[in-house]
Amino acid sequence: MATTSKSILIKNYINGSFQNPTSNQWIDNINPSNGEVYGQIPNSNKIDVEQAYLAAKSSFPKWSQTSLEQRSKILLAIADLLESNLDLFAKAESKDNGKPLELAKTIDIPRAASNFRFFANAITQFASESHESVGHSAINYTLRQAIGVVGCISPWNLPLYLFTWKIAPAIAAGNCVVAKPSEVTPITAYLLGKICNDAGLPKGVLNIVHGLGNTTGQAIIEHPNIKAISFTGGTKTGAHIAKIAAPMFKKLSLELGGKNPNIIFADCDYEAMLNSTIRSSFANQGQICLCGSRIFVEASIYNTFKNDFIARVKQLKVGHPSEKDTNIGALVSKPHLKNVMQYIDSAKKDHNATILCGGKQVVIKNYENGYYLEPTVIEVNTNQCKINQEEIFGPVVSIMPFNNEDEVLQMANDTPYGLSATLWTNNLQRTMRFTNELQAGIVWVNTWLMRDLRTPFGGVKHSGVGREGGFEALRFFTETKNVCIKY
Ligand code: TXE
Repeated sequence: MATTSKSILIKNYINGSFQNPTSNQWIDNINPSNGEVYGQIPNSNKIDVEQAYLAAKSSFPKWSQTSLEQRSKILLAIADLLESNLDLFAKAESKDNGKPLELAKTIDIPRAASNFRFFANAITQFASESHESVGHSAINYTLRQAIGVVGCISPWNLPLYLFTWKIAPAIAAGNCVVAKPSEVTPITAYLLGKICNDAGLPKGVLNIVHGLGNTTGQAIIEHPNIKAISFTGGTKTGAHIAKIAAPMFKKLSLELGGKNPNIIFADCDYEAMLNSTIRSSFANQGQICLCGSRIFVEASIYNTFKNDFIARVKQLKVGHPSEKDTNIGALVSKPHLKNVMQYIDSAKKDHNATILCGGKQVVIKNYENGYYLEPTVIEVNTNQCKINQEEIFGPVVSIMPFNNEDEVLQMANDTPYGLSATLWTNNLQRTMRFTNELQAGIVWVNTWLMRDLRTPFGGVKHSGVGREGGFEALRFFTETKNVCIKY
């Protein structure tokens, strides 16, 4: 890692080597825990993206013909190197994103390794169908071939976790990649380049270009020969990308925002629900698209829940990400902190909302310029308010009671989003009804964020298009061809 006297200079990873942006334009990289600039990242332009594309294009013929066993071996080596460099990656991730170091160590980096390991194995099991046209002396078989050069663009909330969730299946399927991490959290993507070289990934299979969305990201989605785009980020950006990519007939996978209901019935396992609801409300400072930010509680236990939940929230420690007992670290950036505060300020002026706890910025000794915010619980009396209709993406949840199944089902679905939903009940009939009728791509019952990487991952409505995970991802990153042979 190149360092100048005071900061870390990261570079693009193109054709297996590290390069400055051709324009020599750089962006400050800020440490959210203290608000200090601690590095520079390239603001890459069309020329950089073209160089990355050409490297990918020239590597594609050989890589797409590399045996599945060989591809699998290299992806397993990347997974092993991520694990043997866990501390380096976790410290880098925590410093870049503001999340507690413990979280980066136990979730983010292990999951990045699992992403490579999972697709290293999945690709050796990925098969397709054949269809015998009986009586017509014909046999059909389906080919699922690598697409070519694909684009992967990822967000800042789970930087390496989501970056590798796209890259691993893309290269496992035989494609070559032009990838762009968020300009807000670029470090672990930069570190991944060296790991790929050490693991023997042929140069040009993966190319990582850094920069702003409207310059570097835009150049990727506009590139005429980057044939598929896998994107995770905001709904607004997803719509913008679709507008550009659709008329170019690119394959598109869009994983966007969420405003997920957490529905709690009185017959649930109360302690398990309470423990899980603290996590689903505030993990990663509430900056996970799957967080259950709208909490609906059956009226008969509402007051008990409200008292118990608030008491638990008040025990959460807002602290520097490096401290072991920190539950809530720094939010990812000053603009994002400001955006979340605007929602809290709007709640204060909304007669439908009451702030029950939190809502204030936190000043931490020696880190006075860090981006810290108290975990905040807002009681609302309608699902129609701004707090319940817009994605806040911070440590802010709303709570409100409901009287019956019809009422809560209607409110849960009354949102432009449809990513995930959580249901707490031990009633089987209710479970079958809700899992059928909830408008979401993922429904957890009596758990949250339990993940089996074979399962389809994605949302409906404004939460996106397409699914990631398992064979869904391998199908996205391949083109399907039907071959019919008459004999
Ligand atoms: O996403 P952006 P951000 C939601 C959440 C958050 C909002 C914005 O509501 O507040 O999205 O987050 C690149 N062409 N989620 O700012 O702006 C950009 O550089 C091509 C939910 O991170 O969408 C970054 O690499 N690329 C989400 C990536 O897109 C462009 C997780 C995401 O940036 C681009 C994160 C353009 N014109 C945020 N503009 C989830 N579902 O997990 C930006 N980018």
